[in-house]
Amino acid sequence: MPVDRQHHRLAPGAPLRTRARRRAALALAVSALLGTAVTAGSPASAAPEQTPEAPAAAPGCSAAYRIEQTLDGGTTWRMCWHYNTLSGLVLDNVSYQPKGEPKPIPVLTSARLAQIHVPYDDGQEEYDDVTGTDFGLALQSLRPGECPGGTIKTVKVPDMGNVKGLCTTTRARGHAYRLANDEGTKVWQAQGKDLLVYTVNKASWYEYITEWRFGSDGTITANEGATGSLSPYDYNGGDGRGWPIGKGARGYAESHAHNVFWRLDFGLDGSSKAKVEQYDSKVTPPRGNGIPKTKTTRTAVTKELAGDAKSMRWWRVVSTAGKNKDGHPRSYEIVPGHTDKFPGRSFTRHDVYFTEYKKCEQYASDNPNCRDGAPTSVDKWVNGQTLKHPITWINIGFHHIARDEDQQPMPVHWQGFALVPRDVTAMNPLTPADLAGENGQPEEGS
Ligand SMILES: [Cu+2]
Repeated sequence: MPVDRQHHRLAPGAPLRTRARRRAALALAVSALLGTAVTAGSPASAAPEQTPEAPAAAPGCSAAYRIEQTLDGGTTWRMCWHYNTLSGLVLDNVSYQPKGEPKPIPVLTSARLAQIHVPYDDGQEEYDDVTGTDFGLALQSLRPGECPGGTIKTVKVPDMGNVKGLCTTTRARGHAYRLANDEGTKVWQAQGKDLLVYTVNKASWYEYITEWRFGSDGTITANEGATGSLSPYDYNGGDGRGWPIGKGARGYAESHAHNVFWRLDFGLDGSSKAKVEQYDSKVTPPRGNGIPKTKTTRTAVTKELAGDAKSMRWWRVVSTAGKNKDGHPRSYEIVPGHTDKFPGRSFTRHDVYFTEYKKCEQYASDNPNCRDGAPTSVDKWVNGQTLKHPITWINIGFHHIARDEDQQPMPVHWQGFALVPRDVTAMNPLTPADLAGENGQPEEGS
């Protein structure tokens, strides 16, 4: 029975990853229970990846795999989903249609988790929680109360059967905007809503919530939440690399990092061809009694890039196939959340990667899909190729030093990023009708 994942390698000289071994044992037990062969390591057992050339506008999926939600202001998000044995939830053909747009605007061809790398501070354990545990197989069944006001969809998990494991619902986001008129006699305000799509997957004792939000204002937010329990086998943090969470100087939970990667295949305006741009702003302090000045420069990212976040630096992916009604090319800006960049591995050393699309390049580390001998991590795929069909990889790290509150269950800690529309529409997509004429410099110039 092929319980061992072919691709699961141990780093040379690394200690045996005990958790992976325990999970393999569990998979074996489950498999015996179900009387089925466990083929978790074979990506072939997952639903096939969407081909990048697939048209992004019309969701090409049956009703069970379709998500469609109209939000405040008339914005509609549409997408398909499928389930991957390793990384779980995959969103396909995501499109955005705010009120006033005649048709859906394709945004993403594919979006999903690409790894959760968990190195412990003492160098004794290091896990790839997506490819190296039963993450994808261990989809959790959701109780109705976990998906308030929403729908829990059934997921066919290969070898595991049907799991009521995908929640789609909406959630309030507070003010979408507010504007008072000059006389103070009128206030335009709106309360925004997000479409929320999520799953919960277990990786040993941790439970990961993979959450995607789609806002009525066009923003997409991806967050990975970690909850469940601390690893009961990693309480050897009395070596100065842990934190006591028992009484007195006891129960030193070993500190560790969660380095989460996402893989995004943009399909802006239905085309896989996109441009990538980096912006940097430099502030010059004033001379004498002057005022500081700031200069922003744009750098075209024409070749594969391992990018490092920096104050006043950002990237955007720009459509080559469509413009908004102001004649500006549509784009999405990458807005990373807080990160603790982990310099311990070559693939965790950078915050964002842009690589030229290659079908087999699916996981940021421990990638099982390319030919033998091919590099298995995203940093190695950055080798000077010209970007025609860029794939975006985002790395957000969290250094987890446990605290007393982590027992029990552990409160969710979140890490993630947003994709913010930049010139996707010519105006705020939620502009109320009586302000629709206010595009560009106001006539009063005020
Ligand atoms: Cu943790």
